[in-house]
Amino acid sequence: MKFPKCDYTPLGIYPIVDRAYKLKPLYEVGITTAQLRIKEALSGKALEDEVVEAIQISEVYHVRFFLNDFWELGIKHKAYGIHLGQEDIQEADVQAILDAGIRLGISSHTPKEIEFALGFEPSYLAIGPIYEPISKKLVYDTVGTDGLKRWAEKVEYPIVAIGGITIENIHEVVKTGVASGIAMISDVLTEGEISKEKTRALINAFAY
Ligand code: 3NM
Repeated sequence: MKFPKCDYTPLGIYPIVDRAYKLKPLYEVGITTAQLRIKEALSGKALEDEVVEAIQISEVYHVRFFLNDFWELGIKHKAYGIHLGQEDIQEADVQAILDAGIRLGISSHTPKEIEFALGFEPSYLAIGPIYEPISKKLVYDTVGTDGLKRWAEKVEYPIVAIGGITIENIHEVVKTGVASGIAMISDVLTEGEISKEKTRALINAFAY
């Protein structure tokens, strides 16, 4: 298949948010990759409006914006990329995403899932959960930083580490040297809203 690459700079701190209005404060402090992951309470026009708002603000700030799941809307409104989980990808028209020239990131949690994901020649491969996820219950065992390093060795695509990563443990993940991006939901937030201060601290931690 061979999906387009994600430019040459590392993906960096890669926040995942549930609403488009949360993107601007992230971009104002220098985030260059982000994802909109809407799991509930929106459908139809409200959902589409949210997607359009997210894509537009991401274009203004030249941010690599990935839309989770809603690949048809991503194609329609020309998102930079789509992110799919292992189950979602089985229902998606992956060829249509490729034909639209849109990037594709795929989640993986086991060597078997990695192998499956690599069959699509994605733009990046997410590996997790590195630590116990804070905002989502998963059935998978944690990978840990040693596991991340071991699995990443065999992968020729950019790696995104995800799951339970915070300012307290991010150094361990950075130290592996294998993560082009470090994704998180919780640690850019304070009481559900974006904390610019926390986001800046994470960006600085990624840089070292
Ligand atoms: N995917 P937090 S872990 C959305 O391992 C997601 O695929 C994961 O949230 C995976 O930063 C996860 O709050 C949740 O731990 C990440």
